[in-house]
Amino acid sequence: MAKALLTIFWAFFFLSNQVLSRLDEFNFNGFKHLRNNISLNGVAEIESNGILKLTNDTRRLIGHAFYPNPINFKNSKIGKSFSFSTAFAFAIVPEYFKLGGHGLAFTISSTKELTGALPSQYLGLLNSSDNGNFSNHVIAVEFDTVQDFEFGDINDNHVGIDINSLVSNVSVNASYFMEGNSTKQALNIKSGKTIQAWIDYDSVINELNVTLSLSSSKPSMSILSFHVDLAPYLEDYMYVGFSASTGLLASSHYIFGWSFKMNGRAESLDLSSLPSLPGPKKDHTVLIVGISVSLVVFTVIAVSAAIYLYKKVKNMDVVEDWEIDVGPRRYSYKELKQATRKFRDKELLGFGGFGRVYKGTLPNSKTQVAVKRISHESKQGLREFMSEIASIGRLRHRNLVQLLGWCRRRGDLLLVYDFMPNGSLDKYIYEEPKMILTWEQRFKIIKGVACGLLYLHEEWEQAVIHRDIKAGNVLLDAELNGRLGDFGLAKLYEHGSNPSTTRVVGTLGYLAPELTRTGKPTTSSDVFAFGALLLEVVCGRRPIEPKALPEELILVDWVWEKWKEGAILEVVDQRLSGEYDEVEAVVVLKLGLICSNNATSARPSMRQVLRYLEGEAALPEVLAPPNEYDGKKGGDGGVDFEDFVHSYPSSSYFEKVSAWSSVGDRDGEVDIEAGSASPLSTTGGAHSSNR
Ligand SMILES: *[C@@H]1O[C@H](CO)[C@@H](O)[C@H](O)[C@H]1NC(C)=O
Ligand SMILES: *[C@@H]1O[C@H](CO)[C@@H](O)[C@H](O)[C@H]1NC(C)=O
Ligand SMILES: *[C@@H]1O[C@H](CO)[C@@H](O)[C@H](O)[C@H]1NC(C)=O
Ligand SMILES: *[C@@H]1O[C@H](CO)[C@@H](O)[C@H](O)[C@H]1NC(C)=O
Ligand SMILES: *[C@@H]1O[C@H](CO)[C@@H](O)[C@H](O)[C@H]1NC(C)=O
Ligand SMILES: *[C@@H]1O[C@H](CO)[C@@H](O)[C@H](O)[C@H]1NC(C)=O
Ligand SMILES: *[C@@H]1O[C@H](CO)[C@@H](O)[C@H](O)[C@H]1NC(C)=O
Ligand SMILES: *[C@@H]1O[C@H](CO)[C@@H](O)[C@H](O)[C@H]1NC(C)=O
Ligand SMILES: *[C@@H]1O[C@H](CO)[C@@H](O)[C@H](O)[C@H]1NC(C)=O
Ligand SMILES: CC(=O)N[C@H]1CO[C@H](CO)[C@@H](O)[C@@H]1O
Repeated sequence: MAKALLTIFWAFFFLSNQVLSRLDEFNFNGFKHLRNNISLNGVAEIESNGILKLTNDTRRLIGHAFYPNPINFKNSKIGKSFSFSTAFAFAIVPEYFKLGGHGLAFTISSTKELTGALPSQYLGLLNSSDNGNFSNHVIAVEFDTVQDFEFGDINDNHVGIDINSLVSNVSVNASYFMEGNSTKQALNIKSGKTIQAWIDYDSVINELNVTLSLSSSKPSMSILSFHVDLAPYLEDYMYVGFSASTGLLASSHYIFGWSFKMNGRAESLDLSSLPSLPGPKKDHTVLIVGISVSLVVFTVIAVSAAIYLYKKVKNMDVVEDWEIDVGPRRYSYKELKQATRKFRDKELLGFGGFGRVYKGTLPNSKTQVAVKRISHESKQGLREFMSEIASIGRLRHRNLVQLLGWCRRRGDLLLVYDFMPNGSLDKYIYEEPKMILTWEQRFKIIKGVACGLLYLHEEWEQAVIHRDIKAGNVLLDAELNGRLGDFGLAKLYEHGSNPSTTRVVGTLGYLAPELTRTGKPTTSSDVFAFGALLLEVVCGRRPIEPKALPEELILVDWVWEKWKEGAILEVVDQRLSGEYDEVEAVVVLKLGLICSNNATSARPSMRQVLRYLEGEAALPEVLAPPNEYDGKKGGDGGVDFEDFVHSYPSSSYFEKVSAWSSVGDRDGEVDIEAGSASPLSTTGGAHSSNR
């Protein structure tokens, strides 16, 4: 009898041990039919082909996928944690070639929901208030594709070990070892390629290793080896899984397979037996390169044939060799003429210093476009500008008006843009607007423009300075999202024939004071203009109103006065009839004042601006005083800002002021670009169009 009981006891003990060890070990070759073996939250989903997709390429998403049962990581009684090992295959496919956001992390956490966590740089793991707190119980290995300076990230392609904080305890450039070669091989984790990662922790020697490879077999050398006793950071039972997030820039984050084992070695995954991404999606760049190559080939053939014809037929587009390399599509003049119905006045959307803008419908695709016709006499400037177009055409962001293509015909340059059905922002904010925008609409537009500008400043291969931020250059798409137009165009007008002169391009009321001295536009001068835009959107007034009673009104000074009086909300557009979010309005107004500071050093970067707008950082309670402009009158030969400030041309869709500021010995002369409104006439704006 006793013997039988003992047998039953042992059998039970053995079985429960078996059950336990079964729970602590799993191997998923793809996730097909495993919906119940993974617990998902945020936007994570298992696709029909068995791929676990943590995020898609929409902005500011979080995706979590955890093993549903908690795993015994530690025995508190003996104060010791166990060893573990995991292998998984992942791919990060950025929305745009080279730019991805924000990354994914293998995560060990005391919860599988990670409630309260933020997207973007927080990777869906933590938030600004709990980051770094010992009570988080979050251990992560991050595969980060954005360099966040606040967390001391080393670059935008690294692997790091994070303990309760997004400030990595240790991190390295993403890389891998090949067998028989002790040199690290560079690895781009957002290339869209399938990468296998192994994470091993040995609780005897207190070592946490990360190993990467592009193949199924595990290299003998790890790229990251961290000496750490995890016991203090673990609870007895923890969840394991993945977290990924997107921010202003976005990537799709995929997991193809995952194996895990406590107290042993997790099996490596056989990459060939895992589901894979469908062909073209796998690598956007191949597609883009493919399309551009065939486009270039096509263009070359088309152009060579065309050149032959051009020699015979007069009065046609003249194509020169340097024009062929340009990236965005080249349209034929005929096509654009047809699209705009021979540039009929009826199709005119607006006009100003840069030329007329027509509405058009492309004959083949029937897509609606805006065609901007710019006259330019100097071939020299134009040639340099063409290389600009190549790069402007590659800028892609949902808050920019996309340049689709171009065409040149003698002295005229025609630029083809996405058509923005709802026109420009200025039409909605002052005088007799088409429609009063609600606060929510205004706030969304502001945030959109800030995203677009941040992209230009920091998130592209090279910093692009807009140089002409203003309400007239913010266009609204069908969903009333704010999109910046005309970026990079100001550059065309900067090449002066006399090298000792610099032309200042911009619009009065948005020109940063230092610009007229140095003539050198910077990201900070864009921020100044953005500040003016913020104030006008909230107040519903122009930056400078020459005819305001009892005297001319300089918006920033007026808002500043009200702020000092403690009556800041008095400046909010009366037409909102008090229906707005006071907290948001104060944030935008304060931000407008900070950005409009005369001292460049006091202005925030666009990245900071966005964090304030998203509520991820709090604005200072006390604002820095708006430093007096410290330029010497005429002393350095610059144009005195006062000369400009008292005039303001009426703003219209594409109105522009451009003036020469001499840096040489011509003292304080102001020259006016032919065809644009005079900055010295208060009536100005003879070109305004209200179509
Ligand atoms: C998934 O879960 C079920 C029970 O919920 C289990 O029978 C099955 O073995 C699990 N699959 C894998 C691959 O672990
Ligand atoms: C991404 O996922 C979100 C939430 O599931 C969805 O609203 C959005 O449309 C998706 N975006 C794309 C581009 O598929
Ligand atoms: C941060 O996350 C914690 C939970 O992890 C939550 O309690 C807290 O409310 C969150 N804070 C914010 C500002 O969302
Ligand atoms: C850490 O989190 C705990 C619990 O959420 C909280 O009581 C404590 O104040 C936090 N510590 C810090 C330094 O924020
Ligand atoms: C890792 O970093 C966190 C926060 O930066 C810190 O609290 C912790 O002590 C570090 N742990 C180790 C083992 O260095
Ligand atoms: C890491 O990558 C950066 C570029 O992102 C490079 O400048 C640096 O030299 C690399 N460091 C090492 C140790 O390879
Ligand atoms: C090791 O890798 C480096 C870097 O890719 C390469 O230059 C070198 O030739 C390789 N050495 C051997 C022995 O294959
Ligand atoms: C970590 O990697 C090193 C070599 O890269 C190796 O010697 C060590 O055994 C590894 N430790 C674990 C826990 O895998
Ligand atoms: C900034 O400088 C301009 C030009 O000198 C001056 O008119 C304006 O009052 C200054 N703004 C502030 C807020 O000090
Ligand atoms: C306010 C406004 O004009 N909204 C329009 C924006 O564009 C879409 C699409 O053309 C229209 O449906 C809206 O009425």
